[in-house]
Order: sequence, then structure tokens, then C-alpha cells
Amino acid sequence: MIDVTCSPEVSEALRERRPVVAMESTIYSNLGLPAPANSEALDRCVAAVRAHGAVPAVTAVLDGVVRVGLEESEHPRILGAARKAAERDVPVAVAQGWEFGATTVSASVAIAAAAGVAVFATGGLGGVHRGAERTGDVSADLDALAHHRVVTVSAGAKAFLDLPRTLEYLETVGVPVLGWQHDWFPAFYTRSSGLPVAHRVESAAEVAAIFSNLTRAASGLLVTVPIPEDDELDAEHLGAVLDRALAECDDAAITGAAITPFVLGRISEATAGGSIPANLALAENNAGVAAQIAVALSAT
Ligand code: PSU
Ligand code: MN
Repeated sequence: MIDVTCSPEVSEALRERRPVVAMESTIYSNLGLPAPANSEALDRCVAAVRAHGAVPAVTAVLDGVVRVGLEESEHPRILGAARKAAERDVPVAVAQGWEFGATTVSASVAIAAAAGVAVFATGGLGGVHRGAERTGDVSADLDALAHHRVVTVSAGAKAFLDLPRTLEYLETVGVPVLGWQHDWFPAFYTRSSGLPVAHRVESAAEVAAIFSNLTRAASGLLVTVPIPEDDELDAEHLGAVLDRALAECDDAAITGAAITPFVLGRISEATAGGSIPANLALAENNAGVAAQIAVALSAT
């Protein structure tokens, strides 16, 4: 089974049953946000976790070692060129000694579970892609949520996915979807997708109580947190931009992993860079909510 190396700070916190929040590394690498926003995102997320009383634990594969919690001096290592590591790639990254495998949600959730970290914060999940009935493109993130005992906190899924199908998939695999003080599944840059979440929760204590009563030994849950009101983008404009960008992907045969950076680039252009601060704000907000949940869980 997977062997993980926790930082001294994370090890001590876990030993003493103090709250810890796992984080992914893909969003901070060149596969996620552009520099210098990526570095700012990392600093703000780490600070938000600490401000709410938990220990941040960034996950990554560095020099073939699965790491949980990085020293600040190591942060520059995850801000640059990366190989994307989903859950299935982690054993390969270890065996082949990858210099930097950037963990996606699926990898981070698996690694968090292996380390005994119960809460994980991210920006947006992968999910069912539009046109998945043709391409079969369904992110491994969704099954990872169903197979590891971790609370994932996100602002919904990537904006340009097939959100109704993503919710249907989570229902099929048995992942509770809890709207954080909100009735609607968020659409990343906007607070509401127009699709209702299965359940609404008001507090971290409520999430902790639900987590303690999951019916399966190894399955998780998803808490969806809408972007703060002040940081939300205009839904109508964004919808048109997304449709255009996805049509361009079709025309130019841009597929698979290349879709995300392409579409994010188009969104950034069309919002005159406004999508980047929105992305940072939601990631920071999620990190704070995740820390509150970790604090509530450690009190149970
Ligand atoms: N959301 C974004 N940008 C990203 C991701 C999500 O706005 O880069 C990353 C996350 O790490 C997520 C991964 O786990 O993309 C999903 O990739 P895929 O769709 O290839 O499974
Ligand atoms: Mn995919």
C-alpha cells in the first residue's frame, strides 16, 4: 500500500488529534493558476487554514516521495512545471521517482486518507465533462470521493463541466453533497448553478455529525461552498464565454487534459483577468471552511 511522509508539524498534529486540512498541488502548479497568482493562492489558502485553527497539509509527490505537509522553503517547488498526478498515477510517480507530481483532487483525497487526514480543501472538483456520452470523460475525482473517508470542501466542480450529470454521478456512487449555508450547487465562479444540492448544512458541527454517521467504512462526502458574494462573476457573460470556448475546443480538436488550461485561459481573457482573483477568493474561502470542519471533527 501507499507509503506517505508527513511533515513534522502534520505528524505531531495527527498524533495529538489536532485539526489538519489537506490541500492539492495541481492548482498551484503551472497546470492550475498562472504565476504570480499561484503563489498568492498558496499563501492565502495556507494562511486561511491556520487562521481557523488547523494545520495545512499540502500534498505532492516530490522526488518520488508522497508528501503530506510541506515546509515553506519547499513551496517554490510546487509553483512550477509539473506532471499531473491523479490517484492512479501516484504509484507510478513513486516508482519512477517523479521530481514533481502535482496531486489532483483524486490523488489528494487518497493521500489524505492514507495519512489519516479527514478534511481536504480545493477550488473545484473534476467531474463529468460535457459530451461525456461520446468521450467517456469522467474525472477520477468523483470515484475517489466515494472510496476514501475524507470530507472534501469545494466551490462545486469546474465551471465548464456537465453539472447535472456530475451531481447524478455523485448520487449513484453514494457521496452525500452538502450545500454550505446554501441551497444550490455552486458553479465555481458563480454562487448557484440553478441545480439544488441534496442537503443544506449550516455549521461545521453538522458536517462532523454527518461524517461520523456515514454508512460505509471508506467513503467520503462533499461540502460545496459558494464563492463569496463580492467575488462572484457575472453568470450570463460567463455562460456565453464558456460555450464559445468549448465550441473552439471542438473545432480545434482540443481534448482531454488540454481542455482545462485552454478554457481557463479564454475565461481569463474574456473577464479581463477577473477570473483569477475570483479563483483565489473561492479557494481561500474553501480553505477556511475546511479548517472549521476539521476543528469540529477533532472535537468529536
Ligand atoms: N479545477 C480548476 N482547475 C484545475 C483543476 C480543477 O478550475 O486545474 C484540477 C484539480 O486538481 C482537479 C483536476 O482534481 O483538475 C481534475 O482533472 P481531470 O478533469 O483531468 O480529472
Ligand atoms: Mn478527464
